[in-house]
Amino acid sequence: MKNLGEMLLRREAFSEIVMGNTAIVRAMIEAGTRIVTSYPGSPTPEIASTIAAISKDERPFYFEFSTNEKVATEVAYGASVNGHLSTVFFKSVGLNVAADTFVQLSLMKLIGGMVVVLGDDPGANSSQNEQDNRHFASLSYMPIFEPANPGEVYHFYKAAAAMAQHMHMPVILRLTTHVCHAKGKVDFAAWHPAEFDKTPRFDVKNGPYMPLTSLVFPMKRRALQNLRQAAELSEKNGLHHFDNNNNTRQGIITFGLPYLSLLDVLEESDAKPDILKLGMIYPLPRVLVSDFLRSHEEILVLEELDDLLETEIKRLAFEQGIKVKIHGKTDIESWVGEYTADKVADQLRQIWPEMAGSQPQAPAMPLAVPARPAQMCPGCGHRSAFHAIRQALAPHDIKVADIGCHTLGFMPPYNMGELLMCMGASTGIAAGLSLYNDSRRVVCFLGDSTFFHAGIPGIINALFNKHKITLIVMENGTTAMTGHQDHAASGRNFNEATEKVPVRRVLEGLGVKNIFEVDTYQQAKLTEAVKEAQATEGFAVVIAKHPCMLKLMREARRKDSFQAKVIDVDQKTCDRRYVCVSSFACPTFILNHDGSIGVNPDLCIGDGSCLQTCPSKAITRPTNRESSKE
Ligand SMILES: Cc1ncc(C[n+]2csc(CCOP(=O)(O)OP(=O)(O)O)c2C)c(N)n1
Repeated sequence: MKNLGEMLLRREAFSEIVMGNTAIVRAMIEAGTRIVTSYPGSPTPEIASTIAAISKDERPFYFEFSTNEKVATEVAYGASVNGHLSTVFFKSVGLNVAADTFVQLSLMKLIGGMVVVLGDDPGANSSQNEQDNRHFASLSYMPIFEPANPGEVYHFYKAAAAMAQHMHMPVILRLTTHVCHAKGKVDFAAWHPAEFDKTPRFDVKNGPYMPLTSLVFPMKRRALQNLRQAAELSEKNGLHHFDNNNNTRQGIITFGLPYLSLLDVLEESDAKPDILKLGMIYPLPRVLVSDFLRSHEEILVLEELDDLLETEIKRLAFEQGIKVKIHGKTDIESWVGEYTADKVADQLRQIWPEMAGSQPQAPAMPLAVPARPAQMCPGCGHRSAFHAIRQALAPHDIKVADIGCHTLGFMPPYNMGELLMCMGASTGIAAGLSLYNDSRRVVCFLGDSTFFHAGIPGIINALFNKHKITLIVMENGTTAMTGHQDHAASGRNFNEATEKVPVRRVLEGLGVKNIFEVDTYQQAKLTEAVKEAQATEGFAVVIAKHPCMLKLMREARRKDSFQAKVIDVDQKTCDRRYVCVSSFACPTFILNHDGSIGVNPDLCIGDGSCLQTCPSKAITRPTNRESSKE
């Protein structure tokens, strides 16, 4: 692909092999989406990287990363009631944050329509749980489309947008990790840019938009009416697909990734079931599904994660008195993990073994692949911080982690995290742990993006209720874990430079009295600051600050003047106490077979944060990489 930005703006129809997270951006453009918002989180951040490939001036829609998923949903909602087709996208657990706003959306008449793109993560590849956000559809009266591949991502987004615009309602497009990241050929249509009408179209007469007391009922009735209409639409236009294998005995109802995995498994099999693959998975196309149930003796409902479809289909069969055997989830394992081909074969084996092939299971990988545990990057300011903070804490102090790159501090040798919940939860949890607890001090950690996302209420609570805890804000100037998205303290938003909202100033504004701000490379100073913070009477905050070195080095390497630096270990001075490998544990250091310490020049960034950790001062100052090789 030559130039992604140019490709996305092509006027004529074309075909290209793209990721699901790329296909959706062209779909947004073709559908006439005007406002797109998000908060970063896997599996969807590449949607934003794709958007970034189109220059701001040429971008046919406005995009922002908001401070969290709730705000992102609110911005998209505001845009929609003002007449613009809008989209918000975020990861699975983002919906928990957005939920208070999200569940109300269907009550409102969304003049421009709104598509909510949910990036669910079966397999918990990069999430703290495996939640199935389909549950939210019935709770909030919203239809869901679920594609299985990039081509469907493109078509289903356009269908969801058309429905949202036509019915002035929110429509969910549920993507899963596999579908976001899989590549496939997509046939894109031509695009005719339309004039961006900026006339404000919000009109209170389109409402009510105030869900208060008796108004709630007509609003709820409207939402339910819309859902009913969506179910009717789904019968003919729900993008469902029927694979007729002339098998009147066995039928499978499925959707999304499990459908693709099923096709893989069946390739090896002579026995093939009929397959009904759903496109709009909620509300259920009841006529279509009941016809399928009636025309088969046995049905298998094949779905990843929870048994929502199975339960609905069993209810439908019961209500309509259809005599058909319905198989679904079997053991606990069938509720867990991605439905890869192996998993689907396992599932089939338990019900219709003739379809699963004779192979018991995919053989274990013949090669032993070395484990590669996640770790902080060389030069990471968080490592320096943890190394220093550890010197300040007593072994029985309770350490509450939060979510971000700094979560990795829970691993040995740092052991800086014993509890973890979700973004921004550390301060509240720490407060709870500090109650009726006179002997174990409580320390909690928070990243700077998380500080703005959901961290501030916990901090206000600690102040307001006088909790005796120490909060350490790990400020690196970016949302590192999800790919360096800017946040309020970065000095940039997605589109341009902005005034920073400094963490320290926010804390001061809130009235935090005990604030210690230290660059994490100043390890001794940081150790002292943490000791002092812990010794203060009330709530204290340490801002452990250092820019994300991965981001900094990437930017530095792009400059012609860049000169790589690397440290070295003076073998004569090294007395093999091994602090560098066993306690500081920068991956740059290598423990050689002969017991000496080496340096991997390809990993070392020459930051020198390790120099102060060596008790024998054997680590030499960083020098230019070429000269160090001589
Ligand atoms: C509700 C929610 N939204 C998004 C994410 C994805 N996510 C994981 S950590 C993180 C923020 C990381 O940034 P920061 O707090 O600055 O810590 P850093 O990674 O920079 O150390 C995000 C957005 C998530 N886990 N939960």
